[in-house]
This record gives sequence, structure tokens and C-alpha cells, in this order.
Amino acid sequence: MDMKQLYPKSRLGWLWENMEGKRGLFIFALFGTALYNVLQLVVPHFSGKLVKLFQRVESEGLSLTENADTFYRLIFLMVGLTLFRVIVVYLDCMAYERVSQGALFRIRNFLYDKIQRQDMKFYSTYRTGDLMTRVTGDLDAVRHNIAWVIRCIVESLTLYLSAAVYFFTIDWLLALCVLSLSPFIFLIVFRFRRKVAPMHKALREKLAGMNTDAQENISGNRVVKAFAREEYEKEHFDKTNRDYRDTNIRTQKVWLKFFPFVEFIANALPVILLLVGGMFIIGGRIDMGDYVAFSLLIWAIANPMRMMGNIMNEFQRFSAASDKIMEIYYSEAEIVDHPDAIAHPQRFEGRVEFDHVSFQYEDGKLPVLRDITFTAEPGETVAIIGETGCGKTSLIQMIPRFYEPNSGSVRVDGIPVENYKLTDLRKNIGLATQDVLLYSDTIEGNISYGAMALTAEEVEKYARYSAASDFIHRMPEGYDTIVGERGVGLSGGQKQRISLARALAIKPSILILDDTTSAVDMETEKQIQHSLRNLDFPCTKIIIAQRISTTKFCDKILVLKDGRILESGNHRELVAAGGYYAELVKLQLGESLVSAS
Ligand code: DUT
Ligand code: MG
Repeated sequence: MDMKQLYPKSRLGWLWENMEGKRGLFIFALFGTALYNVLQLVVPHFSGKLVKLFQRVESEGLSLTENADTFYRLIFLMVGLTLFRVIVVYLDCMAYERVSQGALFRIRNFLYDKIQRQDMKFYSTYRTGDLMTRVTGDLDAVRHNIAWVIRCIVESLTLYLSAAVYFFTIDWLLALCVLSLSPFIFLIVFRFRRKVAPMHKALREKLAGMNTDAQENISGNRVVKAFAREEYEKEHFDKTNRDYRDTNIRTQKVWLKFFPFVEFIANALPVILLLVGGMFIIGGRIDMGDYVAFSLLIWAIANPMRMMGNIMNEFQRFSAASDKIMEIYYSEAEIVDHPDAIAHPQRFEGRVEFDHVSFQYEDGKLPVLRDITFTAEPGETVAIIGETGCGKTSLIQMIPRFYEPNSGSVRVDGIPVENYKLTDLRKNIGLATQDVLLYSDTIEGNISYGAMALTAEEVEKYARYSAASDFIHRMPEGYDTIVGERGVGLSGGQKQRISLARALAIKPSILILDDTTSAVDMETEKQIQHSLRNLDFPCTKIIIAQRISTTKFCDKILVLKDGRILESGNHRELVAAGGYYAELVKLQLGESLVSAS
């Protein structure tokens, strides 16, 4: 199997691993399936005996009343065992359901955990819709495999084998004649598998593609509407949907090509029995009772043969789905705790050093950061300024170790960031990202996201720091207002301020703001700058900014161009230097203000 090289376990081995705690029950269920299928022989067996009894009554002139005992015993056994069989089937179904739901639960949790722990690279590789398909549709195919496919295999196998053995005990030659066609079925099903397997893979990809389209259009509905592309998107989805349906039909149709052959063989069985059995009765090799047992059980040979296609179909669906899940299940994040990472539960002092850091995205063509060297001392405020795409966001992502430099080193308090445990490192960093994401929760819940134990007063304080308390108070439900996807809409600047409050609320030793005040007005920004200078906890600030009004009061300004530090110094020094920054100041404030400052 090709999977064995890719993942540490085969598909079934992986399933077995995830049945932990339910393995006993599963084995029990498998035995149950075998048992109730062997019990299928009961009715035909006793029917055969009854016929033999009637024959003896007739030929040997016995009276049926004298043999009533045997008659009633046989009937009673038949009814009793059939009842017993029904109970076994019932319990068996429950057992499979428990095992499959248990495994589903376990895998789903594991996957969610795995996805949560992935690094940035993972999230830029996998699309949300594709991941959602894995944890929903694909997982259901896995559950179906345990609850139905495996069970059907055991069922067909026991039915076939027990009927075959039973036939041989009656008459080996007739058994051989009846079973002689079976090998052809295997040939047909094997060929079918080769045809249908790639189709299930394609089908699975189409479903994921469709889910991704749907997810992107629903969450991006504003863009769709803004460009009046509803009709286009509807048609596009219609096409994808139709394509998926057609592929589905085509996949199901593959079996139709093989079906007539299987059906022919299955239908040939009774004819063979009639022919050969008839000859044997005439020849006196078997009696009528034997023949009845054979003919009542011939379906136990024919049905498993008919089922094979269905089973193979479902098994291929499982294979395609489980490959997709196992890909995530066995994926490893590259950025993880180093084995010798040191625990650092206490606060950082907040010294951030970049030492000749160069970086390039794995899929990128050009280096994004080149030879970046600077230090932010504890408590200092460092501004990063530079044109769009010059690498500002990439730079700050090195600090919480979202990405790792290709060369050089990033240190916090003199220790390379990779030597800390990730949680210790990240707990100390308050980050307000460039594109703000708020959860579907209250404003209070959003602000206290990183620091759950916050009191209402504290939440209010951080909202004040980020100049958000005024607008929050004006909302009818204040801090209890639900925001995010399902809640009240907020303006861009309002969202930014809540995300700033969220970053402040963890009292970070290092605060990183990526263009966090780009959407707020000058006056509000001034307020925010003021409170950032007067926080009630020590904090190093690294602020990406576009406005001179922000950078003006910073201890250090780094001007970034094409991934390099072009200029660095404080406002006065850089203006005096008359370089890029000085030009920018002129541009933003006008000549007069430059000379005044
Ligand atoms: N880039 C990638 N892959 C990513 C992110 C960015 O290749 O996942 C590239 C795009 C750009 C460069 O890296 O050419 C720097 O991007 P960054 O986001 O660091 O730029 P920025 O300075 O933050 O730009 P902006 O001011 O627009 O936020
Ligand atoms: Mg950016």
C-alpha cells in the first residue's frame, strides 16, 4: 500500500489506534456479526431436517403424530434461534454505532487540536473550506467505514464461508459446482477497484473545492456585493455543484459496467443448482432434504458476491477521505518547542534584539528581510516605517516566532526566541495584527480574550487606554454588545481600538502594534499615543506606523526599504539627516512644520 510510506500507520492501523477504549467492544461487535450470520443457516438447516422428517414419515410409513415431538422441537428451535438472532443484530448495531462515534469523537478532537497548534505556514497552505471538509465530510466517511463497511465485509465473509462449509458437509461435489463461479467475482471486483479508486479521489477534491468556494463567498459576501458579482458567483457555484453531481453520478455508474457480469453469475447459481442438484437426486446421490437446504441457502453465496461492488465502492470512498484526514493527523508544525527549551514563567524585561536577521518566505522569490540589526531596550518605543510591502509585518512576526529567520537571530532578554517555550514567549507579547479579527462574542469577552480573569473595571481601563471606552459606552448594551461575525458591525477604527485593548489586557512585556491606528482619526490617535506612554506596567513597544505624528515621539525609528534598514535614529536625528524620513516628514506635515519642529 502506498500509504505505508507516507504515514506511520496504514489506514486500518490508524483506525484501530483511534478505537482506543472501544477496541474490546469492536471485536465483540465483529464476533456478533459473524454469529448472526452463521445463525442464518439455522432456518434452512432445520427446514432441510423437516423435509427429511416428512420424507421418512412417507416412505417408512411412520405416523406424524408419533413424531410430533421432533416436529415441534425443530419448529421451536427455528423460532427461538431466529429471535435470538434478531437480538444479536440489534445489540451489534448499537455496538458499531458506539465504536464508530467514539473513534469519530477522538479523531475530531485530535484534528482540532492539531490544526490549532499549526504554524503560520500551515494556515497559508490550507484553505478553510478544505479543512472544514476534512473535519466534516471526510470524517463521516471514516465513521461509515467502521459502522457499515467493515461490518459488511465480515457479514459477507461469514455468510459465504459458513454456507460454503455447510454445503461441503452435505455434498462436496454439489458444493464445488455451486462455488465454482466465485473466483470470477473477485476478478471483476478487482478490476472495478482499479477504475473507481481514482474517481473517488477526484470526487473528494471536488467536494473540498465546492466547500472552499462556498466558504469564501459567504465570508467575503461584502466584496461579492460591492462588485455586484452575485449572479456570477451564483452561476459559478451552480457549475461547481453540477460538476460535483455529475462526477458523483459517473462514479456510481462505474459499477453499472461491472454489475451485469456479477448479476449474471449470481443468477446462474440457482440454475446450476437446479441442473446438477436435479441430476444428483435422480442419481440418488442426495435426497430432497439436502436439496432444500441447498436451495434455501444459495442466496448466502449469491448475496455476498453481489455486495462486493458496493463494499469496494464504499471502501474506496473511505480510502480517499482517510488519506485527507491522515495528512492533517500526522502533519507536524515546524515551529514547535525545542526539546531543550527553557521554561520562563516570569515576566520578560522586554529587550528585543535583531541580529543580522534575513528572511524569505518558503514560496517567495525574493528575500523579504535582509540583514536586519537593531535593539529595543526595555521600555523603549521603536517605530517601524516604510512603504507598503517593504517587510514590516514580516519583521515583527519573527518576535513571537510565527516565522523563523533564515539567518541571524532574534533575541528577547538576550536569549534567542527559539530557546523559550512558545507559550512563555507568546504570553509576554501583546500583538494587535494588521487585519483585525474579533470573535463573535461581547466586547468585554473580546478584550479579555488573552486574560480571562479580568474584572469589569480592568476591561474598562484597557478600553480607556485604547480610546475605546467612549464609543463602547455610547452603545446600548455597552461592554455586553455582541460583535464579530454575527453581531453588531463596528467601524474599522473601532475594531482596531478593541484589538489594541485586547493586546494591552495581557499586560505584555512587549507590545507590537501593526498599523493599529491607521483607521482612527488624528485626535483619537493622539489620545492613544498619550496613554501608551503612560501605561501602568513596563512595556517595550514596537509600533508599525504610517504617520509622522506617531513616530515623532518614539525613542527609535527604523525606516525600512526593500527589507533593509535604510535609516535609523530618533525623529530629530532623522530629520537632520535629510534622507527618506525627512522627505516623508515634508510630505506629511509641510515645510513650515518641519522647520518649526
Ligand atoms: N509576503 C509573502 N508571503 C506572505 C506574506 C508576505 O511572500 O505570507 C511578501 C509580500 C511582500 C513582502 O513579503 O512583498 C513583505 O510583506 P509584509 O507583509 O511584511 O509587508 P508590509 O511592510 O507589512 O506591508 P504593508 O505596509 O502593506 O502591511
Ligand atoms: Mg503589513
